[in-house]
Amino acid sequence: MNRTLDVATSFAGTLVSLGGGLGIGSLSVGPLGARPEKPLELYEFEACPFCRKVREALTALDLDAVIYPCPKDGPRYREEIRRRGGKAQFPYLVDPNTGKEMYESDAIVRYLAEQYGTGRVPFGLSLGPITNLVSTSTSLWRLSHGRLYRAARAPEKPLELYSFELSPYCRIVREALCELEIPYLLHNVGKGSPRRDAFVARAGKMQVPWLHDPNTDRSLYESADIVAYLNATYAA
Ligand SMILES: N[C@@H](CCC(=O)N[C@@H](CS)C(=O)NCC(=O)O)C(=O)O
Repeated sequence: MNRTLDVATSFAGTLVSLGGGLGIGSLSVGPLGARPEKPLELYEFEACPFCRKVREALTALDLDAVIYPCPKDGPRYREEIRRRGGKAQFPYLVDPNTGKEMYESDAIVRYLAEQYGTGRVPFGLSLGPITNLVSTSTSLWRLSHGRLYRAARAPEKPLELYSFELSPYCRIVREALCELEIPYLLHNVGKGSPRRDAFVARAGKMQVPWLHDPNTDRSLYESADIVAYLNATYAA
């Protein structure tokens, strides 16, 4: 897909997700509760509409998570979930702070709201089949992006990505990380995030996506440059 079409369809996905108030996404961080000591762990793939609901909740609740991408035919983390939970179904959340592990997006979103929010599920994520339909419509714009495995070598250490769910540019980077099955620590910095100042202090300006690769000590802005870097460094 050429770059203009790539960005246009990602923007379209964002507009669908926003959905004039009935959308599943919000640009802003909502009311927050207790903060986890350790980052959550999420097994998911970018194109999965149910996984998107969980990532939206992570942005709204200003939570970090180590993402273990599980694209179709991915050799690494899908198998791990089959062993841990009994089936390859995504999303699958692990909370190392409480020992909780679970399937089912609605249960995960509810758990996150209770544990790390005020107990209330964000409105757009509480509408059952409507929420699922909106999230599926967002995926449709991106065709197979963020769904299928592309052969790649695994990094020694997880990468780090600053992002928020609705950003069309961040989506393009998350899709590439997912296809290459590269694990990464996802720092969510939605609008209103109290952690934006710390991000600016680290990276230099408030712009996402921003990727840091501790394996090569490279840090990059600009989705096109990040995707080119990932392909050149990790794709087989
Ligand atoms: N009710 C589940 C549905 C999850 C689900 O159907 N996930 C699909 C991906 S969108 C899946 O894991 N399919 C198996 C696969 O990808 O191999 C939820 O809300 O979490």
